[in-house]
Amino acid sequence: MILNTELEYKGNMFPAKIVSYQKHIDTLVFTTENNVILHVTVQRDSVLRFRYTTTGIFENDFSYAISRHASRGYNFLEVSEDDDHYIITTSKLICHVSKLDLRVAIYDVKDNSLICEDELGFHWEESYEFGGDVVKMSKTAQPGESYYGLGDKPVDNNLKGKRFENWVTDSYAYGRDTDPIYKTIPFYTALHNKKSYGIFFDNTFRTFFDFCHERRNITSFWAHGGEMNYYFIYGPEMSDVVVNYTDLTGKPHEMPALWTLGYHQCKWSYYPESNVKAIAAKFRELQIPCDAIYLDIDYMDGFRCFTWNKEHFPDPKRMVKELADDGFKTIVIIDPGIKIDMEYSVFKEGLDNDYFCKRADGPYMKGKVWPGECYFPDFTNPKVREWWSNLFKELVEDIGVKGVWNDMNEPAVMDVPGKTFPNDVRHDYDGNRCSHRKAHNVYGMQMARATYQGLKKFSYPKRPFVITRAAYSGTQRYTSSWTGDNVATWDHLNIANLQAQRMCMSGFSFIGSDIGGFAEQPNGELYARWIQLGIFHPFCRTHSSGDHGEQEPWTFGTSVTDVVRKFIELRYQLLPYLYTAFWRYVEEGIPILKSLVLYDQADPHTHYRNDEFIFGEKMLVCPITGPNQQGRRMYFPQGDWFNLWTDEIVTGGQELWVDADLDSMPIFIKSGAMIPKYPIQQYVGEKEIDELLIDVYFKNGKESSQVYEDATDGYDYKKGRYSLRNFKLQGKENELIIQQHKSGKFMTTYKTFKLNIHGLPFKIKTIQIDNVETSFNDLNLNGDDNTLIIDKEFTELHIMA
Ligand code: MIG
Repeated sequence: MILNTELEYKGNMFPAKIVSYQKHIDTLVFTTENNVILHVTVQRDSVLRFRYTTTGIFENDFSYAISRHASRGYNFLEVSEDDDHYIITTSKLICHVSKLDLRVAIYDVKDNSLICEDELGFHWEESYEFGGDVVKMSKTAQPGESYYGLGDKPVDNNLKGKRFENWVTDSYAYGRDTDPIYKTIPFYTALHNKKSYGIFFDNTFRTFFDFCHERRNITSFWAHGGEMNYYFIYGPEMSDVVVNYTDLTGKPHEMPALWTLGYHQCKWSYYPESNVKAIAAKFRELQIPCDAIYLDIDYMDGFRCFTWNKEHFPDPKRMVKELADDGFKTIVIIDPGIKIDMEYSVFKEGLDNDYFCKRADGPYMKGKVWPGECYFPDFTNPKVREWWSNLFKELVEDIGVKGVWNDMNEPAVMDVPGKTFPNDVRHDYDGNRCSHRKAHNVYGMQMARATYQGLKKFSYPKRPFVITRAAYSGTQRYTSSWTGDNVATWDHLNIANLQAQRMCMSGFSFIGSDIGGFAEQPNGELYARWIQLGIFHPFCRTHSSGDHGEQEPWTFGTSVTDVVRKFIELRYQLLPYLYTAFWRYVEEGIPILKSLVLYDQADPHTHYRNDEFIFGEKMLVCPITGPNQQGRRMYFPQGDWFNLWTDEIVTGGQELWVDADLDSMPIFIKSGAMIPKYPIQQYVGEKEIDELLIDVYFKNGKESSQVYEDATDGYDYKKGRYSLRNFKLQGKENELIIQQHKSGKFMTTYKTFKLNIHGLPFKIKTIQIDNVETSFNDLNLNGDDNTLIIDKEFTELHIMA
């Protein structure tokens, strides 16, 4: 935390008393006697931005994180004062700013309860070495407060008692508690007294967070440079905090194509072409669904981006086409390092146009990566991003590659201290020129953004697909991501579970892990258990570094293959359910996975749970996380839950044992849910969907469900050609009513639903559709398992005893 040498140590400095206050529309400006200025901007009634300068002058207000679509505007704003404070009131919050020292306290307007309060508040230390300040903030922890979020930290859900650092880092074979790793998402949510708020510290320098680690009752965060610039986001529901954070930093710009939610197979590396084809063929032969196959760095010519090794891949276009004919999308890796080679056109262009990063005194930033010595494009320069995006033309438009995988974009450099660029490297930062100290954490994000722009352009009229390893807040607008180089151990299965949940509550839902582990090799049991978890992650891909052996679904013998197939098939059946959850994420910012605390913060049992999570809105999932297990204990949140395999009903609010042999795992459905399912397909689009299966789980009470569908790719959905079905279910002892409200102009190929009603407590005597009594024959009613087939256009289905 202390940057200065002892000689130059100036110690903490603090704001003095306020000498002036002004209001500029939505921004309140407080100036102190010692030239500190605080801007409090009312972004929304429940979102306040705090921005400080210690010099009386603010830097240009620029952020890569904040989305240009972020909502702004409030219903109410009033500023008053008493002897000691300025008092800012919105329809949700009261914020006190101390006249004496600029310290802030925030209260809930409804009951005046204290939500968050500065301890020392804003303070700083001058940075002798770099200029500017080390900016710091400390807040008093409230009684019983817990903390969550922060992106990909490989630790238990609740962050209390820990300290973290944010500096995007290539972390081969990281482990539990390794910090920092690949991503920087300086956003956390806090929870106390049943109320939740969040803090997003939008500062791209190396940042730190301390949750009652250094001092038991203090939470603090600080940065090695830049501004103290943070957003306070009030709930009181944690789900609203996450939704508002996601609104601020952006939702994905478009729905992912449905195939991207299928199963993906990857390895470092599948080559030559015959190997790629053999792997693909094996999936079809064994009837294990798969939508995408990956080419890692060995497809290139000497690791030169945008080239092909013609010996291994003599005719990539033909290969990609043949794979496509068999239902496989081809995805290729692209790294940031550009090989220093005057004969290589990408290098030449970059050099001629001055697109590469330079050191402080002018030389190029030279670093060793896979191709040997490289220069690196400055992706923080918009001209460079434009150039980079155009480099994808041939790959995508001509060769037919459907997705690009950005790796090493921390940026990773081999054989140097810190494994990345030195601090003095210069960056454009979209016209706000700066050093790598400021640009480091966004470098990978801007590379993924440039890649996304290229994919978007050349995939059109289809949707783009990008994967990135490095990320900063807001990267979710452009790309999906994976959790980097994990290891084939049980503990890493646990870590993958935690990281996926944590990323989802950090606004980044399109996330998955290398299933089975990247380093080393899993045994069949671990691989099967990991697949079981992985099919519930929005991004679902097996990947491994080949030097430790094979890692395909069939590697571990027939019995494991059968388990793997069964679960990948379940993933494909659940595609409309997952797609609907994705749509809610893209539309509203609702995370696809919900940790139990996010699902039900009022239940204190959820505050320290790690393993269980809600997939979408209605499914409770809990992976088996150790060897030789025939089941496990897990916590059930409030409500009634149907066991997916047995239909047995469990009442929530307790911890219970659940059986789960290797071919099973604990999966439960919320009572009242309607879960849409597609038939098993070997890849998305293999079959025309001629009937939508909906599993209906009876509830004595009310519940609503949604099914979102569209053309599965392309942009027509943005013009209203989607199909959204809102179902309202109401069950009583002797009747069940399901109402449907449909919107959108998309016509699904199927004409009927097959409803399968689970847990119906009575024998069906009468059925009415839209108030007309209907014969059981017309509905193909099977009274034994309560299935019936019904026209998809019904508005009310009434089933009576
Ligand atoms: O230095 O491209 O995380 O997924 O297979 C290793 C080779 C570089 C690291 C990635 C991994 C990928 C590997 N890459």
